[in-house]
Amino acid sequence: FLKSPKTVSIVGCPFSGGQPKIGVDEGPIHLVEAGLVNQLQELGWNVKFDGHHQFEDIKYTLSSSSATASSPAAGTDNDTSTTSNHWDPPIGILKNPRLVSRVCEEVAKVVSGHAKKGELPVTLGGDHSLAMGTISGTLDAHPSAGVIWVDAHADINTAATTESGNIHGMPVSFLMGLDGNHQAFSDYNKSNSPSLETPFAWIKPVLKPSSIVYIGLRDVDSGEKKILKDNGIKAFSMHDVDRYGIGKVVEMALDYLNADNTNPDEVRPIHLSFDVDALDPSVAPSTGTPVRGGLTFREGHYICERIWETGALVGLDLMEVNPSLEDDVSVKQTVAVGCSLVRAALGETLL
Ligand code: EXY
Ligand code: MN
Ligand code: MN
Ligand code: MN
Repeated sequence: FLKSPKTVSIVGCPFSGGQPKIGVDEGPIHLVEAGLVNQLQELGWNVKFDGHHQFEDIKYTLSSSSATASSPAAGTDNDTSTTSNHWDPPIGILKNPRLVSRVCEEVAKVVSGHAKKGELPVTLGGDHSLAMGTISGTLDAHPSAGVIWVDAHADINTAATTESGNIHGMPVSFLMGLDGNHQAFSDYNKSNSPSLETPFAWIKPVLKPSSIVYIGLRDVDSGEKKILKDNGIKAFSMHDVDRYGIGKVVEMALDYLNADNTNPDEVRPIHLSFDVDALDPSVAPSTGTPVRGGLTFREGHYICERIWETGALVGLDLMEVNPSLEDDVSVKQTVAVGCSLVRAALGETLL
């Protein structure tokens, strides 16, 4: 399918509603300002980029379709994404559920549209809740695709297990249609005021537990550990990276996904969802939830290079770059590493 892909479409997603820190919505803007488009053109790609997506109209539609739209938004602190709006009150403790849902629904359509034209969508976040959109989009266009999720975190909490209510810690559970969400949302539906929509109803549970592999985990909540175990989900933690080395870990991840391929005659298409916090904070400091003991610069790049080498990459996410965190030097470094990971996944480093 993508033996010699020619066109990459950059899907810039300035969105922060899946977590409470302002600034992560500036990630895609900084990545593009750092020259990513040119850099990819220099690698020989035809790059489609017609500006970052504007999710403002989604906010507008949501707020004006709400029956109480004329009352002012609750809360006045400047932490915009934790401020609960009258048109998007929490469900349980889940914050901004309707906004996150609508944004991801749009991203899913955009990613699927590009992928169906034979382009390689590269989505720049923004927070990792966006992966509900990107992976739904990829699986719509390439139903047999497997996912490699590179992250310090498993992002698989359900409405029943999340302790933070931040949806960027939950996208995988929605993609899998896990039980903990069904229960919470059917309870919600029973008490729902009819003027407010039920979020996430559009998501199809397209991701099988056997179709994802994690690399880089080191901060997994106890509820998430149980979910991983109960569903037999394959995960290579930092402990495994230390034990086997990154080369072996990536081979095991690829072998695992290919062994489960529904079409044994093809190399299985791969969606790579890369959270920059998988890297050690000394390598990528400007991110919202840094965790010590992460991947080195080379380990992160190796993952991208090896996946590129398979010829099977059909979708790429680079998430959680937050240019408002840490000092200027750290921001520059994190943005540069982000661009460099994307280039590595698109064929730069291989001779
Ligand atoms: N597990 C924690 C939570 O659910 O809030 C932390 C999640 C951080 C998620 C970052 C994006 O990878
Ligand atoms: Mn800025
Ligand atoms: Mn993540
Ligand atoms: Mn993370």
